[in-house]
Amino acid sequence: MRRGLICVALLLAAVLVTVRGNAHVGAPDVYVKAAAGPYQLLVSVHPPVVVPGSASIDVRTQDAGVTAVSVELSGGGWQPLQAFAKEQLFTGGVWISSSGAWQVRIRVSGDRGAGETSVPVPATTGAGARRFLFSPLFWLLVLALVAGGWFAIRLPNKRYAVGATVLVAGYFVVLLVWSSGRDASAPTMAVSLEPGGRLEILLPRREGDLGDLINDHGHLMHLFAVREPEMDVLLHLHPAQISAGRFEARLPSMAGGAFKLYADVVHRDGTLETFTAQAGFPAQTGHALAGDDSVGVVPGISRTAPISGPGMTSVRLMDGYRMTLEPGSALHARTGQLLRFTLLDAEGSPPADMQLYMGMSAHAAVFKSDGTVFAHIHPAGTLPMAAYGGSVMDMSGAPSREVSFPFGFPSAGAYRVFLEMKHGNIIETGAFDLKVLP
Ligand SMILES: [Cu+2]
Repeated sequence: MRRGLICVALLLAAVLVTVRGNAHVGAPDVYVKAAAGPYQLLVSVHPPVVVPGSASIDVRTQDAGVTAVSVELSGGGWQPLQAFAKEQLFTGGVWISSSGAWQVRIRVSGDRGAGETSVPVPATTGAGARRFLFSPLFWLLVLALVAGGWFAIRLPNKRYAVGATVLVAGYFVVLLVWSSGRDASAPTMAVSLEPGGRLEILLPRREGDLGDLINDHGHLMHLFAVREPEMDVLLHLHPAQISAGRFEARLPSMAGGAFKLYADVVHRDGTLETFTAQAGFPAQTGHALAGDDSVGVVPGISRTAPISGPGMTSVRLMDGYRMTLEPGSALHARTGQLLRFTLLDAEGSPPADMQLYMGMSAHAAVFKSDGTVFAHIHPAGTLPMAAYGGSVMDMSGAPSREVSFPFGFPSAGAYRVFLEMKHGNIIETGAFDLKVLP
């Protein structure tokens, strides 16, 4: 009987998991640059599919002198990561007991002493799992568990325990399978366009959930709209909030077509949420770009020459400038690495008039060509700036024509990465087609 109660308690604990929407779309992993004392790190965190669960952590360093790395999560004690010294890679995991914005502390020791840093890890059970919890299948499982327990009480103790364990294990397996597709359907928003180009955006209303939005690099919302299917036009707009969950923007002069929209907002606790929509926009004329808004016009997706790294690729921009991309190594799914970009002027020289764009040297938007992945990322990493708290990197200092982004593509396939950099009051947009290997 006691075992039965424990099983039911476990089940209830799983049901009580709190849920919120998704960071980006289809890209739940965290990649950040971090400095621990004298050591530069590239940290990759793969949050668990279902919370509670184990997050796996990879720490890469360029520094051959690093001998040991250990991690700690909210007073849980320091755990050493396994070292692969040849690749300067350290891997391991931490147990995440409940949903929320966690901080993983990282301690590095080596020939230049010890250093410490921390990396934020947002952990939630995804929308897929949430749907599962409200599905008849879930309640059938609960019923089966209760019925199984009721019958098992009449059987010898051992069998009852085995049966109950199998049922609970089965429950978790099904939950896991369901939630693995969690990001495939990001929450949607409603958009409407008035004559004159005024765009209104309505986020889905959920009790008290949208009143706590904060600015992320200067704006409450970053709206990306990409023209489908060629991905040859990218709008990056910053709609203003009219009331909780209601935003408005004005479309700039642009070509018309079918667009897929992605709106990023950040909650007070630093968690990022992305809403999506599809809309047809007629061509707009006579509307000047304002503020930080930008329109990038690039050649359509190239299916012939995608980059799979390593090596440098260069693209020509509208005004004759060039942008280059150099992945550090071959591109493999779920593997953190640095994507290095450079901006050159028409003569191939470094532009002398580089500027920060919304406080940073560059912004990038990553799309998978099948529409299942979207991520708006920065040189510091994949998280919204608010999530870093005090440990923000790459935010200060002069604008640079050379930037590197820590990132790992969530799955194998074809991707398009848009990069935005600013010089002489012009926001340049370049697009790179990438092939990511398994
Ligand atoms: Cu940005």
